[in-house]
Formats: sequence, structure tokens, C-alpha cells
Amino acid sequence: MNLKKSIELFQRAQNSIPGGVNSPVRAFRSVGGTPLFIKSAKGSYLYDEDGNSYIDYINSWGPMILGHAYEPVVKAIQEKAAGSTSFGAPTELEIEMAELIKSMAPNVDLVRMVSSGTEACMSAIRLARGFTGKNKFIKFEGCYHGHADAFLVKAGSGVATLNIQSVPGVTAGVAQDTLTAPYNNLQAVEKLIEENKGEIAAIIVEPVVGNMGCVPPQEGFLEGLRKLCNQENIVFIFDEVMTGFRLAAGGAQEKLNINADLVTFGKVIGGGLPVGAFGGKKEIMEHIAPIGNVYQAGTLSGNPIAMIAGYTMLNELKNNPSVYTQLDEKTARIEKSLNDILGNKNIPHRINRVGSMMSVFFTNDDVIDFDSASKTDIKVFNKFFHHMLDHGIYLPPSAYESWFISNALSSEDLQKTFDAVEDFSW
Ligand code: KE4
Repeated sequence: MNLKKSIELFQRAQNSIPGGVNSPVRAFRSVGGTPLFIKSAKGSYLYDEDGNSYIDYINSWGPMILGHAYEPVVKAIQEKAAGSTSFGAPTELEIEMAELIKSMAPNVDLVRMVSSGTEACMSAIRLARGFTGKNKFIKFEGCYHGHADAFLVKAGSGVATLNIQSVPGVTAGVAQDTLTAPYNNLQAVEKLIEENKGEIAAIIVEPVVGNMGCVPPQEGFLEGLRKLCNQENIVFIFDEVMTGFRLAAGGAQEKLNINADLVTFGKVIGGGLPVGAFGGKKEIMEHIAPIGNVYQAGTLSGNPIAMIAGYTMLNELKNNPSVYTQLDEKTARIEKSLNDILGNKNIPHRINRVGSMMSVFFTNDDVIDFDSASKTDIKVFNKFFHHMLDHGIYLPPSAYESWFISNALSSEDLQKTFDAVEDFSW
């Protein structure tokens, strides 16, 4: 691959942007090499500044579920922008967006729009604290809920990728209220609840983890958390920034048939524009300003361009439910083919998949939590990543990330992917 322009741009970027990127996971720090500078994308393909093309399995870390430059979304943005890009005042479109979200996601009586998944998750925790009058919350090792201080304790995604054990700037005062337990370990949660009786406001969980690689909930795990939250007056928060509108129209709540008290959204909800949201039961959401005193705000929350992109995207998904079947079938085909190919090569591996979220780990052991994820062979993963990139297949540049499948992937794209894996030697 000729990467001359990306190499030049990466050099230049580092003079003005920390690490040359606006989000650390893009920097290829753990896989090594030069991050690709992307010029454009269409459908299942990315095109870098050197004219190379790649089949995209990141899809902007989830949002491009129908593929890049999806016509109806692009057209809607173009038309809306002609009427100004933001007013900072209420619009009918925000009502329509809220009503559409409520029609798709279960247990959402009221929903507030924000501009990122981080904002959605940090607002949900503040709301749970304000609603219960309690300070502590439980998160799970390897789960990532954005970069708000309280979440950067044993976090996944870029924090795990860069192996940052403790994040400077996150004070002890903040961290002391963040309790952590291994994912899929109910006993550890029960112990934390006993040790912090009456002090825990919320449990926040990725119902299907994407941020330590894809790790599904084991039988009874989420049900057990639900029961504990009921018993202990703890707000159960599903962080569906990744799973929302991806695993099903109703996200993980629908797919796994579990009810959360609050749900956070991001990624798909914005159709590629900066959108997040948090919503849930009326009795809780009514504590949010201006009705209640749990203050939360945002200059560009619900702005018309982000709303029309998200509204168009969600409508496409709601009106074409077969997309979810197609996504699941495509991902199941990838899972089976890669298991067959890597198995025939006697390469120790595990593939975790739920719906159109999946990850390939290089290990002989099941990956059920961050401890087992962190014991997988990162060196082989990095070799696999670059092998696939050289073959024009763009995977997430970290073993601690989920693949994001788009419905624009064609049979030819899948076959090209399988041929590249066939060509891999570890
Ligand atoms: P943002 O603030 O990045 O929009 O969302 C934070 C977030 C919250 N919850 C979950 C489950 C998430 O996956 C994320 C963000 N995901 C990462 C990728 N694993 C974003 C990529 C990045 O940091 O650049």
C-alpha cells in the first residue's frame, strides 16, 4: 500500500493536534504504524488520501450501520442546512425525534438529546444520583462509558488500548465513588452492595460489551443485576451507545428482553453526526432541569442538522426491520467463515458475537470479562490487523474494540475478507 500522503499528513497533524488525532483510539498506538487519513467513503468502502480503498469494519465506531454516505441521510442534511444549522431554540423536529425514539426503544417515557455518548452517560449518572440521593455507582472493568472523570476507572476502549492504569486528572475524590466489578460476575456486585449498603445510586452496564472487544452477558447476569437494583433501590442504567438501534430497533432491551430504568444512546442515533441521548422512566427523568433540579444542558443539543440526520437514519431502520435480520446473517456468516478458516490453520482464537457486534480474540480460552480479554495475544492481533489492512480490510485498530458491521457489506466484500484471512499466517 502506498501511504505517502497519510504519513505526511500524520507528521503535520502532530504539530497542531495532540498525537495527531482528535480521539486516541484512531492513532494506531497499540497496533503500530501510521493511521490512515481518510478522504471519503461510500457504502462499505473507505478511500484514503493515497487513493487506497478499504472495506470498512469500523463504520465510524458504529454510526454508519447502513453504510457511508447513505443517500437519504445525506440529502436530508443538505436540505436542512439551507435553513440554518442551529437556533438554540426548540423545534418541531426535536419533538418528532423524541417521539420516534420512544416508539423504538422500550421503557423511554422522556428523552433528552445531547451531543455525545459521554454526555449521555455522565448525565444519566448525575440524574441517578439526584433521584436517589446516593453518591456511588458501579461500573464494570473493561466497560467504557465515555471520558467523563467518574468513568475513567478501569475503563475499556482507548483507556485499555493505551494501557492507562490510572488517568491523571481524575481526582481521588471522584474515583472514590466509582466502584468496579468484573463483568459477568454477580457475586462481586453483591459484595460491593453489601460493603456500600444504601450508598449506591446506580449500576451502569454495557448490556453487550464492545469496549473490551465484544463480550456478551452470560446467562442470568443482566437478570441478576436487574433483581439487585429492584431490591436495593438502585437505578439500572443500560449504556446502549453501541448497542442502541444496532442490536435491534429497540436495542439490547429488546434483543435481550431486559428492562432498564435509564438508557443512554449515541453513534447510530446521530447517523454520523454528534448526537447522544438519555431517557427512561418518567418518575426519574422528571428530575432533570428545567422540571427538576438535576441540571443538564447543551448549546447544540437537538440542533436541526444532527436531528435530521438521526431522524432519517432511525426512520430508515424502523421502516425496514429486515435490515436487522440481514445484519445478523452477514455477521453470522463472517463468524462462521473466520472460525472455519482460523480453525483449519490451527490458530488459537475465539470469536464473540451478538447480532452485528463481534470481535476476534487470539486465545485458547473463552473471553468473558476484561481479565480474560487482557490475556489474549495482542501481538498476533496486531499482526492480523496489519495483514488485513494490507489486503484492503480496515478493522478496528485495537483488540479491545468491537467490529461494526454495516448493511452495505456485499457478498463480494465478505468473500474478499475471507480470502484475506485465508492468506494470514501467524
Ligand atoms: P462518545 O462520547 O465517544 O460519543 O461515546 C462514549 C461511549 C459511551 N458508551 C459506549 C458503550 C461507547 O462505546 C462509547 C464510545 N465508544 C468508543 C469506541 N469504543 C468511541 C471511539 C472513540 O473514543 O473515538
